[in-house]
Amino acid sequence: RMSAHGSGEPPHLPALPLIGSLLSLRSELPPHVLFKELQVKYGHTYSLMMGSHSVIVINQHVHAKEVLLKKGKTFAGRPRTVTTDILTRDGKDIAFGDYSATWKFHRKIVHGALCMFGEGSASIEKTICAEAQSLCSVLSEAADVGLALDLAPELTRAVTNVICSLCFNSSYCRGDSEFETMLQYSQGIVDTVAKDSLVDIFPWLQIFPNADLRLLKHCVSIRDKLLQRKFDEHKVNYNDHVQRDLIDALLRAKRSAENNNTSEISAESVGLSDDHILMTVGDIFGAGVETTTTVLKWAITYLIHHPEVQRRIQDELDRTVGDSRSPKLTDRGSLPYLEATIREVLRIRPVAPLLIPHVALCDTSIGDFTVRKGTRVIINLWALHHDEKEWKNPERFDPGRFLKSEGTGLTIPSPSYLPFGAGLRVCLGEALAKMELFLFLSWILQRFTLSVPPGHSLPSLEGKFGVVLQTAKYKVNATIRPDWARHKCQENQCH
Ligand code: HEM
Ligand code: PLO
Repeated sequence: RMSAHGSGEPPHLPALPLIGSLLSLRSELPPHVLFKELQVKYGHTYSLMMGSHSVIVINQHVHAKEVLLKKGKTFAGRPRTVTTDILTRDGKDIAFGDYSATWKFHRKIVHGALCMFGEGSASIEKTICAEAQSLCSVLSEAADVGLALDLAPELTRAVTNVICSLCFNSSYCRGDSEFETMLQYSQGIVDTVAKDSLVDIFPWLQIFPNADLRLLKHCVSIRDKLLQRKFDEHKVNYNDHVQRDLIDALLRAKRSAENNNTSEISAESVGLSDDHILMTVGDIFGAGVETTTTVLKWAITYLIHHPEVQRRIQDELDRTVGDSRSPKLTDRGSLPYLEATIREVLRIRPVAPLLIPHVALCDTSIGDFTVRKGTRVIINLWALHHDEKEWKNPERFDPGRFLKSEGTGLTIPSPSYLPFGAGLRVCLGEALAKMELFLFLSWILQRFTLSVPPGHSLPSLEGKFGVVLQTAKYKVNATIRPDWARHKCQENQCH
């Protein structure tokens, strides 16, 4: 019998009391790969139990878009978990905070601040280019003495400084001790948060000592001290008329809510407590660093595996930008192959292979399936991006699939592509991330060719699952391109 809320339950994995479907989920495979494989037995949309929570897993784009777009508001909730509660002071942030007036308000302020300092003005482009310059000079020094380099810390510093400038109006030099601290705590958080470790399934396990949880708490406390210090410094120098960065934007919103205490809107009631502000900044800082850095690392990993792709991007750069100036954002339209390569990297190794879990805020349905209020929904972006019905040879790295067959135009060849999610919970940093990816990669490839040092094997393409899908660690040889070396000599003669 059909009803407004669907006609039946989705197929479900066997479940036991208390532990739920844990036994069927024990596997060597990372969760996104396992969830994709389970389709063979259960179909593309199925349910399972995590402890006492009912979870629906979606592996196909029609249902994914129903959840994110068509019924976006119904599915805009977030679950609370033990680890994200530690990270975000019980969901007082944007990414892990539940759907609420506070969440909406914070998204709006961040969006405004990113537009103001980001897309709208030229200054963010200048900041990114200054960091690209500094990154390239480190690569150049290493190239001069033939030194192979782990690029990860250099890429992280470049990306961190862009987001530092947006959030705190500050930046780090090489070897800065605060920066080293940040690298360490952030790795600790990435390694432990939201990986559905046992504690997220059984909250009562918290009372037992748990090494992951201890590490997470330690790292979060270091992060919070750093955020608090930046916040306090801003409060001291705050001026209503100058908006230097995101913290100023949030402080200003807090001020105007406080001055408006004639109305019902107090700073507390719209969620502008110090806790909320700190957690929002922590989100943007964390998301701003870990995601973009990870994509850059994946891009370089694939470029090393595919020297022919590197050469084609370099040809494109030589033809359109040349070697007498550096790439800028307005070149984006004339570098379609680079753009296609970035899209392909985001497809083949999505940063957030399971997005962040969504929650049904009321009784509803997905396709013909009934979904009860409170059900958690996992969108398996990995399965969407590797769907054999949608992508020819999904594990093959082929930027060409994003180019129109007749020539140079760009296209998105399948609706099964959502690297930034979609709908109400769509990524807040998409525009910023795309600017950074384009500028950093174009600056690097204009000047250098990347490869593994002689005798080293190619870096692994297998991702390490966590709150972001991480790359392996490996060393890279950056060789200065012949044309650029000549250019650099001329430049030096001028000085
Ligand atoms: C959420 C991808 C960079 C801030 C997300 C989500 C994805 C995503 C898939 C989850 C959507 C969902 O749960 O439905 C990416 C990728 C990036 C990137 C692929 C880089 C290439 C950034 C940057 C920032 C940022 C640079 C900050 C400036 C956020 C925030 C959320 C989010 C705040 C939570 C939104 C919410 O729950 O309302 N991102 N992101 N992201 N992203 Fe990004
Ligand atoms: C990364 C480690 C930081 O120390 C804290 C942090 C904050 C926001 C998180 C981010 C981490 C990982 C990537 C997340 C981001 C919010 C949105 C983004 C989850 C945990 C994605 C890709 O969804």
